[in-house]
Amino acid sequence: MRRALMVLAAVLVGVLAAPTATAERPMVVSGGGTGTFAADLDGDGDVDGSHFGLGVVFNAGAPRGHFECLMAGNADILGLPLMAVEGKVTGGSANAVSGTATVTGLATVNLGSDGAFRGVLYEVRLWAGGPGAGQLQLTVIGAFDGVPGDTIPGNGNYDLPVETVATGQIRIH
Ligand SMILES: [Ca+2]
Ligand SMILES: [Ca+2]
Repeated sequence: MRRALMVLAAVLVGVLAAPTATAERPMVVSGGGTGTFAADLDGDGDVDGSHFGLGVVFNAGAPRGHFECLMAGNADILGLPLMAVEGKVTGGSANAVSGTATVTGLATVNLGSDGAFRGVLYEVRLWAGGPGAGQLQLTVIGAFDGVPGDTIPGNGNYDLPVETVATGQIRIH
């Protein structure tokens, strides 16, 4: 009897789990490359952009992953030798049909020799695609409001404009 119940329980678990596994198939948002703002945001004579990379798995709705945006070297901004936003992804949503996603989390904003800010809330909106098609838009929440490149001065956030993928790609699948 006990054995029969265990078999029944196993069958029930299998029946219940199967459709759930299909409906909750993990969605992956991934990508990397370089992006361009197609504008000189800080007025230093060169068009600005960034190096970016991300990998996020949405499993049963809870995203886990990592995001990084680096402005340095050939993508410097604000006269800083380095500005890197890197953090875990702990929130957001993704839609493979529309090819869009939003990810949020806490980042470390590293300004190189000018120091680093930890635990900074950020949000990234993403549109899937390769060069000229994919896009991303980073907002650093509660910091750097009003510095060059901020599209909405006065709201407390650093609202960077939309950046278009120049090399690499963003995938949402
Ligand atoms: Ca520039
Ligand atoms: Ca702002």
